Amino acid sequence: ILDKIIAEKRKEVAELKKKNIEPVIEKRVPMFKEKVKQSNQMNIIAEIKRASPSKGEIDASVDPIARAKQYEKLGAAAISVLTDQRFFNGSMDDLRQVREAVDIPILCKDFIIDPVQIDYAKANGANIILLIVATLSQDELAELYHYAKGLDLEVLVEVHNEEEMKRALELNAEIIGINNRDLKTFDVSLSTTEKLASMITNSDTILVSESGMKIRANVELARDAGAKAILVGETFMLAENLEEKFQEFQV
Ligand code: IGP
Repeated sequence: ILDKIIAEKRKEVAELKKKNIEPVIEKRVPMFKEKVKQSNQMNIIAEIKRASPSKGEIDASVDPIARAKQYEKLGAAAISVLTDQRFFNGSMDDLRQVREAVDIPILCKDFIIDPVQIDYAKANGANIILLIVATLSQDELAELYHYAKGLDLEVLVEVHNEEEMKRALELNAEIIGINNRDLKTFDVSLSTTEKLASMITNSDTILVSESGMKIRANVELARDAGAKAILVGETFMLAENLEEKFQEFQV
């Protein structure tokens, strides 16, 4: 699936390059990094996720504006918006709407392989972008990372195994996300966070544990492994009582 997604992204990039990207939104918001440093609680990045290749439809008709406002009110440190259309049923339109609705940092959750996508994310109001180490060579990763930094964006560098973690560390990434879900098999295992977290030795590096958080014990495990933040999609999208779930995850 990852190869398929990347093939699709190459087409998207070709289209984007033909477009004239106008800056759409400029809104000053606090940096995610600073928020994390100031808080001594788990920082929650709450995701707007309509669908996924592993789950199929999750909540196709979610109102991104109402949902984002709710996340902000409940104390989310940042909001993640899936912008991939083909596989996650998201859009940059969702992100732009969320930008107008909230004053906390927004993560553009997509498969970035070219600087033009970073321009596009920035123009639509993103503050953080995702770079997935598995989908990039080290040179590409470094190029995109520094390009984003140059635009004053924060970068979440996502890893799933030791080799990828080494590459993120080599880059001196300030924010590293350990994805508990293997994007190639969709297997989810929280022990991924436990296993890889110890490779981080710089105490300034912010560790985010991503995917598969279902109950409080999962969040505690992430915290005990050293995670300062968690990224939660499905569980929030499907929660019958979102406020309760949020509280449950506040560790
Ligand atoms: C959220 P979950 O299991 O809570 O829905 O996962 C988030 O971590 C997941 O959506 C994700 C993702 C990604 C999606 C993490 N990395 C890369 C697409 C691409």
